[in-house]
Amino acid sequence: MSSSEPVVHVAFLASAGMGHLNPCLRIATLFLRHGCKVTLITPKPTVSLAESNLISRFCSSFPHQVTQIDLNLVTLDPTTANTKDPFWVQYGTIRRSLHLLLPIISSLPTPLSAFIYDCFLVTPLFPITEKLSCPCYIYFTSAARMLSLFSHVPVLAASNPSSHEHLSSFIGEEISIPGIASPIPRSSLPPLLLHPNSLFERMIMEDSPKLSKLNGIFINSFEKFEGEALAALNEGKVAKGLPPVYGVGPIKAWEFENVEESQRGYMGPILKWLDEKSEGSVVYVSLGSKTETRVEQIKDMALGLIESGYSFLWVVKLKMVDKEEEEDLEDVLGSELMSEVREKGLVVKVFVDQMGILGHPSVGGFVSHGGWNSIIESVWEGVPIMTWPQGGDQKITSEVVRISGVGVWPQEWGWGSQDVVKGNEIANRIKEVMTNESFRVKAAEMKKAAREAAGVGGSCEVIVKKLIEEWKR
Ligand code: BUP
Repeated sequence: MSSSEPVVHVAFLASAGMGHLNPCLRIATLFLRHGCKVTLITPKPTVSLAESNLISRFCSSFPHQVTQIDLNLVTLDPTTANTKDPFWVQYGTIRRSLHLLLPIISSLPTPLSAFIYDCFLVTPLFPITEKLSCPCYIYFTSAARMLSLFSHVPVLAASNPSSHEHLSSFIGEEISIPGIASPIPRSSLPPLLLHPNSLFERMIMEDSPKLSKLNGIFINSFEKFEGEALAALNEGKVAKGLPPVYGVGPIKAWEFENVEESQRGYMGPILKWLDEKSEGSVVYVSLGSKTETRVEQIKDMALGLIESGYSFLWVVKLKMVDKEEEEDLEDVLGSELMSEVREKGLVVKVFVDQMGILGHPSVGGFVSHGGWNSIIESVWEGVPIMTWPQGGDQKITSEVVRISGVGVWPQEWGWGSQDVVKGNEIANRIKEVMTNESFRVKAAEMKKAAREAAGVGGSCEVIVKKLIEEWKR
């Protein structure tokens, strides 16, 4: 950018959890790479260490272009939160702290060209965004298929006005959304949406009718992967009056995310272990940054991994929040099973550089909870996926994996947070994801398309440049 050009200043407001922070910082980096100045507003304190570490690395990577400002959260009585899940408590707390934002934005030294915030904050931000003179956008942290559901809720509610207060009362056994080929079964909905008055249910009921007031929605998806849903959203089939949905995906990981430098202590040995394995021979297992694997399931998981016959790299989380991880896997598995696990696998209990692992040539398959970022990251690296939804939107995102052909979702397993799957079933599905040629071919095709979309002149660059030009006017 030449010095005579106007400064394009974009503010980002993040919410909680790595699944929300990662796309926020990745989109922010897209704009930084195109010369924008960024103000990053982050809720304080964060729930996990992983989040605070990443924010620090991001800020120190762009010392001249990024200003970071804390949104000091109001203290709430946790019993009012209606949930014990620390991430949901945090979403509720952030939503109730947003009145603190206007003074922050009003005191910024450079006027804002655009404000981009997390999709979980729509309604409580409205009184503030209405006062801003710049365009406002959200970044949506799931699939276009999930956004279709989110945006279609007001249509569903309107079609059954007598019972429109609670989602569970106006949806039937499946939801057919215009333009979306396979309907969404009720059993695939995030369980919290079916709990009247859960924060997620309240949020979707309040926020979905307001999407039309936004200037646009960023989403980490792309034409070749979710073309049908993106088109249906943008052509007004899913809901009338939606703003443009910008498929800026796959938003690649950037250098600042590479935790190897700062945490060489454990990434070094992991990469060395992977280096010793043959190409495509290792299954990488991680059920996400927010999922604790229940003690009832963990033995069968170990048995399944051993029985599969493949080497495995297993990121184990016994607690939902990384700060609370204390217990040793050996305490849960016992020393005999633990020594069998050690023969075939490498077990880690730390936050790893997932992109570094997925990009390693030895990794031939990914057993994932189906978090949207994890799916997109696997697609980026062309690694076939077996999803095992644990909760949230993960059955809906798993359906995207199934439809696209890049992997498998054993639907009969139910929710990982509720049901227990036997070791031999796990072993069979791992063998399937590691050997199915069609997954491998599809994953390779999707990797190529992903890199085209994110490359020079690709869809992502076209969208970002166009928006920057609009904001300069
Ligand atoms: Br665990 C883990 N390292 O060890 P998702 C996760 N990640 O880099 P989420 C690591 O966190 P929900 C680790 O690469 C991804 O970008 C991972 O996001 C990274 O799932 C992010 O996959 C996790 O969207 O839950 O946050 O567990 O599905 O609710 O978003």
